[in-house]
Amino acid sequence: MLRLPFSSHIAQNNASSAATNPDEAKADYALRIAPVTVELDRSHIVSTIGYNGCAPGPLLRMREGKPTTVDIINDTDTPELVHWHGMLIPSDVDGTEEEGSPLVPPHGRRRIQLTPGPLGSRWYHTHAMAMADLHKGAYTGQFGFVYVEGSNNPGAYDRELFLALRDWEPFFTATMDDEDDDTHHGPLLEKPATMNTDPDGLEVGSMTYSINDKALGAGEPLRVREGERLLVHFLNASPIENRRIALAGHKMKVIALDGNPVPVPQLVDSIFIGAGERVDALIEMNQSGIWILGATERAIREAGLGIVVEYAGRHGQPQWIDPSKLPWDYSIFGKAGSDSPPPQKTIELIFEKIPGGADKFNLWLINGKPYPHDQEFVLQKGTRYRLVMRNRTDDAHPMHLHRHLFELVEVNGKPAHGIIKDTVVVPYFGRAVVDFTADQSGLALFHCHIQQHMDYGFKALFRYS
Ligand SMILES: [Cu+2]
Repeated sequence: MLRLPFSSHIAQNNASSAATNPDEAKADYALRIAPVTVELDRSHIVSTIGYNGCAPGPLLRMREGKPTTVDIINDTDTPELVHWHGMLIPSDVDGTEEEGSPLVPPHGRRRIQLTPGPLGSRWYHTHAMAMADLHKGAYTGQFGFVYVEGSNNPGAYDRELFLALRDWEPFFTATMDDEDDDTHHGPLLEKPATMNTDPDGLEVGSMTYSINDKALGAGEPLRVREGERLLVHFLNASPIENRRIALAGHKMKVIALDGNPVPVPQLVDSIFIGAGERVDALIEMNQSGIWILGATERAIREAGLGIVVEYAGRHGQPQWIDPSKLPWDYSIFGKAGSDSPPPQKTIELIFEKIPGGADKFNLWLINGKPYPHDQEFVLQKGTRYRLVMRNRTDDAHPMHLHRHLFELVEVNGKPAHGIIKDTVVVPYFGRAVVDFTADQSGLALFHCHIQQHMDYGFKALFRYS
């Protein structure tokens, strides 16, 4: 039988999650935060915290613009927060402590109401701090897709899949060897003339990986038929690393980034996806065989990050073919010029790292300071801002702005227009420039989506005057 990701996970509220007050109307959805076990494969059974008895949590399909209630029930001993990544919603329901969203107390509950939007691939996840505890925050299984549906037509496809990339069993390491090189093309625009050469602190690595809740080779393969057109919603739900993936033998047509349609869809043979980012791709099944869809990095793929794709009637060992090593370039999905108004104000953001040294953690600075800043980032409603992000560190950072969408302007000196996102990977020693209109109110968090970086200083609060 075909095993559709999430098909068995019932998200809609039901009798078992009845409100404490029997007179209270039932919420549209309920998320119960509680311990779960995830069997990645027979030898890797992870004990973690998840939503509604699983990790990833249920796919929530919401209607754009339709007020929706969600009961968040916390069956754990620690306060929790549920963040709605990519949604344009008020600070008190956005789900971060920094913005003033109320915590869901241990063994307590909170009902929120939000108006889903904009349409497209969004996601929900905990926004609790983890600091040095690798069993907390985004290291747990508290993540899932939200798909906001509207009247748009993403294109012709036969089947829709939601695939979340994930790292498990995190540990501290002094030798972090990641694929940040992948982000680079062009000169190192922001490389400082002199670097702090103190030894780096501990970073976080992972033992095992999965797509949704299964490691490569465990669980049922993705069974397809020749000629079938898949629409795949990819999410990098890793708390730790950016990732590159490919489907051996196939090209993928990228149609949306962070859930927002791109001006110029393009066929690519691999996809680079920063922590927190989403990529929607149409894949035409036109190469019969048994293939692997997974991480391009062999060690990561062999540690679980992949799924077998099996054409009907074919048998044998799954094949892998390395894709070309072209650097990822957002600008290929953009158009020549922008239709948006020019920015009225520019905010410069300089990212730096203070190496932590042996057995300690690195500290991350925005404009010379770790979080919190002293009311430095004040927005005026209605003003269009340019953010110039200067990454003076040797890591690529996926930078996320809450409660707003921004438009890419330039990445590493290369112009890109018309690409609307909520998270952008700023290449190491590189630069990203984005514009956004301050069209909300209240507080909005801006941070690196790598949990350890965020916990150790790499965030700033934008506030409205
Ligand atoms: Cu970072």
